[in-house]
Amino acid sequence: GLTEQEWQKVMDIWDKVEPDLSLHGQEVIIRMFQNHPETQERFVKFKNLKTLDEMKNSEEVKKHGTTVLSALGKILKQKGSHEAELAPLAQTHANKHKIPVKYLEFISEIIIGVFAEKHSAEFGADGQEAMRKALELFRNDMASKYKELGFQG
Ligand code: HE5
Repeated sequence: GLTEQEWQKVMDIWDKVEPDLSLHGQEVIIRMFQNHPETQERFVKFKNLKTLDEMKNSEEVKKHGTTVLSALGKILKQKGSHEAELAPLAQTHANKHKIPVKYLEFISEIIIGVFAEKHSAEFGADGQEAMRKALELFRNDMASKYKELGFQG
């Protein structure tokens, strides 16, 4: 788990991100598609987007970015006691969307990268380390749920 100080660092950065969730979310989704094109193939709605401009101009991408980050924010705010928030997410990502743990790893690194770029002053090495640990915990618990659900992930 994380120490109370580490959770505090995670919450501090979330406070910076939250007022502009859709901008951060949009950037995260677009960068995930660009760095890991296989992730884009999982989205029926987004498969057709070819250029960076098309992605940037898509209201749906922006909306989905907001959805993803608000779900993640709700989980992080539980500081590890996230069973109730995590279960429905694991359920859909295993059974419906079929998202391997590897893709959760991709998006975790991208989230850290995007936040670090946008908030370099407030998000130093220690903050990044704390966020990395929090996202690892999230992924480990998703992976356990995947197993229970019989999804190899
Ligand atoms: O599952 C849902 O609600 C419980 C539906 C909306 C949703 C999706 C869909 C939410 C809340 C999340 N995702 C959240 C989320 C947090 C983690 C960091 N996701 Zn999600 N996703 C949805 C992630 C990570 C992640 C990585 C990848 C490659 N996710 C995906 C893919 C993915 C897909 C394909 C979908 C359903 C399609 C969709 O809603 O398109 C707009």
